[in-house]
Amino acid sequence: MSDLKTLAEALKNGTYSRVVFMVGAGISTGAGIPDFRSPGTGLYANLSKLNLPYAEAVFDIEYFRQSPKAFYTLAGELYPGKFLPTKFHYLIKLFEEKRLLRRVYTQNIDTLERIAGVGADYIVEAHGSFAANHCIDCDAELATELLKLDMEDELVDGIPVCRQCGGYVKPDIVFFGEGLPDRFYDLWEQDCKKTDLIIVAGTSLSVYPFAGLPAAVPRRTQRVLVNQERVGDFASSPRKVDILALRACDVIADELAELCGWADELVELIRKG
Ligand code: CNA
Repeated sequence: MSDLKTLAEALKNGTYSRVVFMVGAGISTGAGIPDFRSPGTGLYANLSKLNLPYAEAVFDIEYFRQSPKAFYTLAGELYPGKFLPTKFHYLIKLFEEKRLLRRVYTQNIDTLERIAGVGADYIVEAHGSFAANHCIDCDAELATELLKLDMEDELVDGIPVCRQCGGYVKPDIVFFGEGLPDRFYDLWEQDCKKTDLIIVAGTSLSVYPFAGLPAAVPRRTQRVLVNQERVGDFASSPRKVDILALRACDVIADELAELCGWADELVELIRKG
């Protein structure tokens, strides 16, 4: 808590004005979306019904080419529209309203940052999203309405197919074996040196290149980790001034908002939805 107090003081007195959030599945578990790696509750612990050769196969592009069913079974459960943003998502929105936000780099595909109202220019969906869909063979786009119809259609076994060539269609989320969007690299090149505070939250920092970002910021940049556990560079190469807030993201959202004197504004943002 004392570290958070120091952080709150610095936020209030204007020490930081270019804040970058780097977030992962742990900021959305409070919304009811399981993360990948939490023991017992994470998706990887609960994939047995999909008969996968290994857990990550559900997001592996080569496996998808042969067996798209596993991904679409999971996609049906996770599809955006079923979940509401958490307090932590609204905390990010509050940073935007306070003109403190420079960017939010998210590994999540649930689009809850957008649903919380964070402006599109601020968001980098590093692992893509369900917003558009393309054929994995000819790259033709398939409209989301058609994709959703196919996902419900027993005739195609719930697997969306390309109207041009009959290949399998996949939402534009980045699978293992695929490159990240150009926007990720372009904006990170600008943001890396210009941020004065990074808040890394709800990620195990195990998927690269995203996981390498906290280590890449200059030493003058204050780093904060909000997570259930110490992870990545915060564990292997900690910096003396790192701030570790090792509790649930929504608890930290409440605590930080309270310490900054923003609690009412956070509640109001959540109420307005
Ligand atoms: P991960 O590897 O599952 O790690 C999640 C981390 O968050 C772990 O270190 C947990 O201890 C921690 N955590 C879980 N719940 C909380 C909480 N309430 N408060 C604080 N910490 C918490 O997930 P990553 O995001 O690091 O892995 C990257 C993958 C996960 C990306 O490619 C995503 O696309 C993918 N993913 C996304 C979603 C989503 O969009 N909501 C859900 C599941 C997986």
